[in-house]
Amino acid sequence: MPNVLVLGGTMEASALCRALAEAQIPATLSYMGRVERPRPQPIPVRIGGFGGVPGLVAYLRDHAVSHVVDATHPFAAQMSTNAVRACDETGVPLIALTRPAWQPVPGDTWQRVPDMAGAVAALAGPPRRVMLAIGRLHLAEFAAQPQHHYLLRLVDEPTETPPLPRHTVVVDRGPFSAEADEALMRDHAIDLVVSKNAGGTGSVSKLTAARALGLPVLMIDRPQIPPRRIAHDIPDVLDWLSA
Ligand code: 3Y8
Ligand code: NAP
Repeated sequence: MPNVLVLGGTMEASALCRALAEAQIPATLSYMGRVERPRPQPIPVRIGGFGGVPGLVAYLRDHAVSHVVDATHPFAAQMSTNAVRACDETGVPLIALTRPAWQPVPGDTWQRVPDMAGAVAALAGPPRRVMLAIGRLHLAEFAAQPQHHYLLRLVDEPTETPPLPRHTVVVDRGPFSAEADEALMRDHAIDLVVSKNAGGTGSVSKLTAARALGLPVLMIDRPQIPPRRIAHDIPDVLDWLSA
């Protein structure tokens, strides 16, 4: 009988958990514990880091995990790298359930940057009204460009004031709608949107809204992850599990 560990935190992970519950395939979803109220799930959930590769190796062995599905966000590079290493070490089969990167379409004005530091550097210049829809973890890096007014969208109320002299916080969690994002950008007179190339549908709304308003987007490319087997949809994952 399989015993699947799903590394979660995305819409695809939640959809996979629903499919595993329906198929009555024993599985556990793992969250890091980043936000106060993670989405409830139809299968057992564990919360917290494993303790690096050794901790994940121990978890896989102690819980007799038969398969790992890495359905984390494309920017969760440390977790994905650890999963590759721990599954190599233990021989537990691994597949990643990930979504293709977004590609620009006619009407998009993207400036691509390789990473967060590249996005900060690209913001040099006169003051603008910037929507930073990249979450909480990297906000402090943007203090290097204090001249802008930042619209920050966060999952939880910030526990300390973000280190940006001019900012507005909007507390909201996705998935978002293009109409609401367009109204938000208009209400705050946004003239530039900063986004991770997350892919998927959960936050593509800000790209659709930027296109409708003719706004430029600073698009942060994904970090490198070691090679692993990849699926882009749930039936492929279920086929892999039954093989
Ligand atoms: C804790 C668990 C589901 C999953 C829903 C997806 C979609 C909505 C859009 C914007 C972009 C951002 C952020 C975002 C989205 C989904 C998905 C996604 C982006 C939750 C969740 C956890 C997290 C962690 C959180 C990060 C932050 C990133 C906000 C649950 C709600 C910006 C990524 O405050 C913090 O510390 C937040 C941290 C990592 C990135 C960052 O650096 O701040 N996600 N998001 C997971 C854990 O503990 O393991 O409650 O569902 C999940 C979701 N957030 O099942 O429906 O699939 O991507 N998440 C980005 O893409 O840029 C918001 O605002 O436009
Ligand atoms: P990360 O930088 O790749 O991981 C840092 C450490 O957090 C990992 O080494 C691991 O700790 C722990 N961790 C990460 N994901 C975990 C999980 N699903 N279960 C248990 N431990 C986990 O990860 P991150 O970018 O902070 O993302 C954290 C979570 O938020 C992930 O579940 C991810 O899918 C979700 N998320 C992230 C983003 C984003 O933009 N980064 C967007 C949406 C959702 P140990 O080394 O101690 O095991």
